[in-house]
Amino acid sequence: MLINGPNLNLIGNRDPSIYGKKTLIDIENACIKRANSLNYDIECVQSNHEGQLIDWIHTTKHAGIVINAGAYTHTSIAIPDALVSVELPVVEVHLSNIHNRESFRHISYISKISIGMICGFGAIGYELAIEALIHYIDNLHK
Ligand code: CA2
Repeated sequence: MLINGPNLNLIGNRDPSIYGKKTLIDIENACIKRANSLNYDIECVQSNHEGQLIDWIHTTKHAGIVINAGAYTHTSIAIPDALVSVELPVVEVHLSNIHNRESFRHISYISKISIGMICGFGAIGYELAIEALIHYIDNLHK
């Protein structure tokens, strides 16, 4: 499952110098293609509401989660708690390199519970995150 958090519905239209020219729909379509080519189904969701993100995490039927929690990355304890509660592998992704931006973006509570994080590569980072998650899931029992 691909989960996007607050304001990511705006990318491509506003602030392209930081977040790129691709829209979230472009990114989701590329992720669907990439997952399908690796024989996985993928569901893509976005919300600006923390509770909605948590409800989707609780009810997912998928084998793993790729998440860009937007600014909730740096503030939310409830989202990583929800991710831990479902005991699924999690890969974190960010369009920008959160470590070379303002210091309040340097902390990610999601990184503390994720397998790994891809940041700073823009839209392609999402496809890399999907591929990394699938590689992890496929090799879990080997
Ligand atoms: O780099 C990322 O992917 C972020 O998760 C994007 C978040 C930001 O708060 C994180 O620190 C890093 C912001 C999402 C998009 O916000 C916009 C703001 C203005 C115009 C368009 C999008």
